[in-house]
Amino acid sequence: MRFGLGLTLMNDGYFAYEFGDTWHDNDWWYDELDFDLGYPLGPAEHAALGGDSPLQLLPGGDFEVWDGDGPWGYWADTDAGYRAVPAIDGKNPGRGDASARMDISAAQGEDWRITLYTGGIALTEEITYDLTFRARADRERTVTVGFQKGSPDWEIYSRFAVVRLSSEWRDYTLTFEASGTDPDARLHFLLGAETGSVWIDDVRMEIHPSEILRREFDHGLVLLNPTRAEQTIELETGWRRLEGEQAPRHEWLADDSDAGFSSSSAQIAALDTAEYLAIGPFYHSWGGSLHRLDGGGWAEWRLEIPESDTYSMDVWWPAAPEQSGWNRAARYGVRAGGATVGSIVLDQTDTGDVWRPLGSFSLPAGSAASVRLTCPGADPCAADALYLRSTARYNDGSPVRAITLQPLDAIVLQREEQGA
Ligand SMILES: [Ca+2]
Ligand SMILES: [Ca+2]
Repeated sequence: MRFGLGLTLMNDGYFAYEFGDTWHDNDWWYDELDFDLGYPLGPAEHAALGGDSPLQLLPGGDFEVWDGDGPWGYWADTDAGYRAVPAIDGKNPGRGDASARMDISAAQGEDWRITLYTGGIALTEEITYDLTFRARADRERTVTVGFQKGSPDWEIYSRFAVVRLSSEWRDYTLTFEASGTDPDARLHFLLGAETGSVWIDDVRMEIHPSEILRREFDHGLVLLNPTRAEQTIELETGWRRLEGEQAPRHEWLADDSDAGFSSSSAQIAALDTAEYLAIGPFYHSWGGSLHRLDGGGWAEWRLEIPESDTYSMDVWWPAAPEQSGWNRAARYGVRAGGATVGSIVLDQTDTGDVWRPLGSFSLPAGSAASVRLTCPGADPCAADALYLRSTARYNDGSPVRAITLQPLDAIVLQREEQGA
């Protein structure tokens, strides 16, 4: 589990940072809040992502040629009473010299039983695409447009948009987020709702442009990722991180509910009271649960170390009533690169519901690091959560050429002064 750094920089700059599930509305101070940006040099703009020009993802959509071998095809459910004939129409181009025309001579009202489609479209889950096309019909009517797997089980990859056509050519832009990844998805124009003729031309598809916002100020730059996906923004030279002691560059929780956790015990206990009760005691297993180990048992948190550094670690257990019977010599062993790099014994009957320091440990990246809790004797141990922070700081003054922002995250960079 990771927590992004969020800042409402486009508004009043006030933000509450909640690192946990038990305390709320804490006031926190950020390096960013103390930085004098000066005045804006202009309005917020969309930032460039990766420098790619829009890639045409859907070839053959101009219908200048349609010889039957191309990516476009059609289908009508004749068994159910639907009939349609496709044509290249050189007399009614939407753009260029020709368009695709579908003449629907029999329809029973279900749009999906007649389709003009194209296959071989590579979709990536959670990527947003813009589909543009020109279309008209012999009278006002609707067509339904969306993406689907091109073979059984015909998985649906997008919403299906209902588009209203008129007898005039019009440009349409539909924005879709793909709900699956498929190198061979199909785009459908579903035409079975009613009879008549429909013309389609100039079908194009591109990745939706960046929604990352950037705004330059006298002394700095603000980048904001309002999307639901992690985004990497490439930057021109001249920017560097702020300098501040506050935020670790790497900071995360390792919980017993995470995939990297294993233990000798399958006993999960939700030792957690609600905060809204009028009368205590209040106590909380981190993330809502812990693993209760029998005497002699063990638990292990596997750690992904993002960068070689010295990491400080804390451990959590709840101040639950049963805590008085827990183990007085719970041993936490820290391992990296096949060797033990530290070991500490803690009394789990001691105060709970606090982050208790385990120590600081030098951990190389990619070293298969772990924390192993062993529970000697007869009394049970609580394996709940760990909290890790790097010594390296997030705002270390270093020059930046690329920034990766988590969803709904933002950053302030400072302008590199001439000659600095
Ligand atoms: Ca055309
Ligand atoms: Ca937990």
